[in-house]
Amino acid sequence: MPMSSSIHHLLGAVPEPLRPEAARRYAAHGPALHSCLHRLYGEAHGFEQWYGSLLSAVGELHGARGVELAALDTARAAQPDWFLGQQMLGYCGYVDRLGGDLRGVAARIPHLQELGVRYLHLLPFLKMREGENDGGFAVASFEEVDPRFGSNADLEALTGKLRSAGISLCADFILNHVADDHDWARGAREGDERLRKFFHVFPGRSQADSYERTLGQVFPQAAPGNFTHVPALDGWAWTTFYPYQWDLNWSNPEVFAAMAATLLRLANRGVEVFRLDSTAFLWKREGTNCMNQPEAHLILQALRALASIAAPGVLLKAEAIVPMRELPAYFGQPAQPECHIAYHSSLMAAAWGALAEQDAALVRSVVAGTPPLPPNASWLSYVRCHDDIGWNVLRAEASEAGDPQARLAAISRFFAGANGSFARGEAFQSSDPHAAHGSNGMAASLAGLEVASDVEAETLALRRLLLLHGLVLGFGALPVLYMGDELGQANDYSFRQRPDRAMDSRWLQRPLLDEQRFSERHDSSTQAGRVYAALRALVAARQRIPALAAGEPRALLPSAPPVLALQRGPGFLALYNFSGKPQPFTLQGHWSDTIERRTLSGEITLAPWAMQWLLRDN
Ligand code: OTU
Repeated sequence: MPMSSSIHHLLGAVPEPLRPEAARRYAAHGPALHSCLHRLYGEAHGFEQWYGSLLSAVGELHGARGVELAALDTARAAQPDWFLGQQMLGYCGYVDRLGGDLRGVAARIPHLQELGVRYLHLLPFLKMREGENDGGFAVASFEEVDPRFGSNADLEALTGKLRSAGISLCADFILNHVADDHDWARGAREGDERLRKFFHVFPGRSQADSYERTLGQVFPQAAPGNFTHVPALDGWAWTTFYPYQWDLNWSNPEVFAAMAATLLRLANRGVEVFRLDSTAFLWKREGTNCMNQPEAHLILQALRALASIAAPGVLLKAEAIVPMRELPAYFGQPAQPECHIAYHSSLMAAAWGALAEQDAALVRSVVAGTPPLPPNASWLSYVRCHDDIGWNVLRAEASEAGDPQARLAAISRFFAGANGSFARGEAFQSSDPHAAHGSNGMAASLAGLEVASDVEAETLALRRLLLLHGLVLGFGALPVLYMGDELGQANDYSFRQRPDRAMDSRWLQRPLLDEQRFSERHDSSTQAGRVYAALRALVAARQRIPALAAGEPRALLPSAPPVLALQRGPGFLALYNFSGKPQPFTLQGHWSDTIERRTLSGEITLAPWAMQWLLRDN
């Protein structure tokens, strides 16, 4: 369909005053949108008609955007690098664990402001499956907030309050699957042929088996296999994650249209950043691991083009937990951009690996393998999140010295507390001691704070916590703090008493915000107070250092094996000692320590597990 005819569908649905702007945006992003969708669905019967009705829906959603959000769209279009500065800081938590419900989250805004937070990722809060729901990652309805957390009106009120406080709300957009009690799944079970096609359902086991030969497993213990027999479907449903999370069939254009409208409706409720959950899994191809397929990228590029047309203020964030070589593709190409932000899970895992190995080799090779960012894009760096630390993204880096499986398995055992380790965590989903899958635990527990019984041990654990946070804050990314880490909160073992959670040790790192520690945060005679003060000093220093913005180039300097020496731009140097022994480092020229505010030059000694941020003196 020529541009001129498809644009009528869009403009026809947009109120008159918005038409010139809609036409401009379509001229800029329509060609990419059409091209991606044509490559995905061009063979389908009635493609152009389908495309026209998609554009009508998009036009209506553009029209419904609201004055404040439209102003945000304009401001961000004028400054597309708004999220790349060194002032940008994220925070991530569960609604119930942070504030009870959405109103309680609003009451935490002063805490977020005190920390310097400008982006809040609230873990899933839409209506979730009854019973087990993978922490909300099994969505029963995208159209309503989970009643336990409040209403859609509460969500809109919260996004407004956050916006006034200069904080963008990030929400999960769980687009790979829905819960088995979502209307689409119910309808399919009740025999609706149209809805059955929203999913991948195989009548017999043989097709499932032939895919299964090359598929990996996300939860090999708690949810082995990738298919679930559903008697009401008289077939096998594709379920990459838990059996109650049914993978959507994105090769069906109806799924694309339904999900695209869902995304734009949430954007109109004030969600500013979408964490695109499990993006790597969207497209299935027999004979592959069904991850990172070219069509998955086309889907994301099409969603980006749609957002650029109807809600250009929003950001898309790829949650693709994949090896480094697969990750840059999630930013797309200049003519066909994809996500604005991508989780750097290799950096996160390598930092923990280096801590266990007392050698910075893994981080150095991840840094060396991290390509420069395209314009107006950023990595997302983090110390911990609600998921396990997945070791397998590091296979390539770990193979540079020794057997990668053995190396990663040793790291995993270390975090499970083996051989007198300071760490208190658990291996995730892996019963084979010779293989590594993931590790769970709160940062403080993994770094040794949970077992620290004297001042000396606590000092060292605190340094390790800061070392990792320093790396994440200084790397050149949007750093996201994980709720509770700012207070040094330890593991929560209570999940073991809950039959619906006991099989999933990721609950170790999902505690309630500890009110006691929270009330002690300004008291340096308490452990929480010491963690909080040290972390805030790092955040404050970062805000003053433009070289720590996301796009500033980085270079590795030669150092002793346990040390990571990371230069940012010409005038900033970060030193991180990943070992329990003092380490030497030779400085070229004169430098000032930004935290301790002293001048340094020549041969210096890094204390065990210490980090230093240095600015070159003029
Ligand atoms: C994501 O994560 C979520 O972060 C998890 O909390 C969910 O359980 C999962 O999706 C299903 O919605 O594959 O590409 O190894 O890292 O499950 C991302 C555990 C994922 C997570 C993995 C995951």
